[in-house]
Amino acid sequence: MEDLKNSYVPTWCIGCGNYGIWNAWKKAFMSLNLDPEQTALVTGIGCSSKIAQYLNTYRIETLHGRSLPVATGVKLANHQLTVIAEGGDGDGMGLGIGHFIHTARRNLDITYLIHNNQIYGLTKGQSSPTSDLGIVTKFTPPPRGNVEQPINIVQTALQAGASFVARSTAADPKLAEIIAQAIKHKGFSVIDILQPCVSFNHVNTYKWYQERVYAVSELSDYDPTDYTKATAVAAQWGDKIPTGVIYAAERMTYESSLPQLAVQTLSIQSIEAIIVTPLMDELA
Ligand SMILES: Cc1ncc(C[n+]2csc(CCOP(=O)(O)OP(=O)(O)O)c2C)c(N)n1
Ligand code: SF4
Repeated sequence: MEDLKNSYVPTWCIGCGNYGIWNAWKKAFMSLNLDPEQTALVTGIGCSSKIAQYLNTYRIETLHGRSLPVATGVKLANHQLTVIAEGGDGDGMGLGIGHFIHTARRNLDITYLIHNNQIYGLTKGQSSPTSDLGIVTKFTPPPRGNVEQPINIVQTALQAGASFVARSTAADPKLAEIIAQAIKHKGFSVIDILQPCVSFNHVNTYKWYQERVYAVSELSDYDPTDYTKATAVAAQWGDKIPTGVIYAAERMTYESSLPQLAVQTLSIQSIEAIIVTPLMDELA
């Protein structure tokens, strides 16, 4: 745990769900015995993305919504690294939605943790793409509140082709275990982590989530390799919200289909012998 510590103290509000995710992150890291020097954490911008400042791995805070393209670059440059991308629902499902879909269908071996507080936290409480219908925010005033259909992250991840899809909450004692499973999975792993924002979302609170979540493992015969069952369960949102590993299947990763990476990681391959002039002349 000491290896993960740095001198920065989180500036998250007292009671914020990000603390629970931070703790689970560290527990998962320790349980897998990962090396901070072999781990890269790539985030976007937002309260959630600040997690990169509080962990002593290699880390990059990118532009808002751009964590996945940067994580892709890191993974392709050195596919031996454990690459984790992370950020908020606004970051991932707003600006980053196109990147999300393409990363999922490519199935790069990246773990993507989405802190889903159903609101824009850092910019003080505007609605986000996952905000529930009818919710009143600074952007969505009464009497109707939010009139836009929310994005269901689990459903979207499944449809886009992610090979590991889970949901959990910031207060779930199983979160660390689910994060560890996601990191171990070879392929694009997504966890929709329901994260209370105590300052700006007074509807989707710890209690609100606690009253609705249930573990898919409680369903009789639930088989996370069954895509049809997973898509049926993923459609649930409201009075009942499924959590746990909803889908996990083996699929070839993007990296393993690239012959260039089979030689050795790109970052240590010599580029001296590569002469691009003839190619440039041909294209001119
Ligand atoms: C291109 C761009 N647009 C807008 C912003 C302003 N901005 C910063 S954080 C943020 C919202 C973050 O919300 P979310 O991703 O849900 O994360 P949270 O703060 O809730 O964890 C916005 C709109 C920005 N930094 N860059
Ligand atoms: S504004 Fe919300 S998400 Fe941001 S630190 Fe405070 S409680 Fe957490």
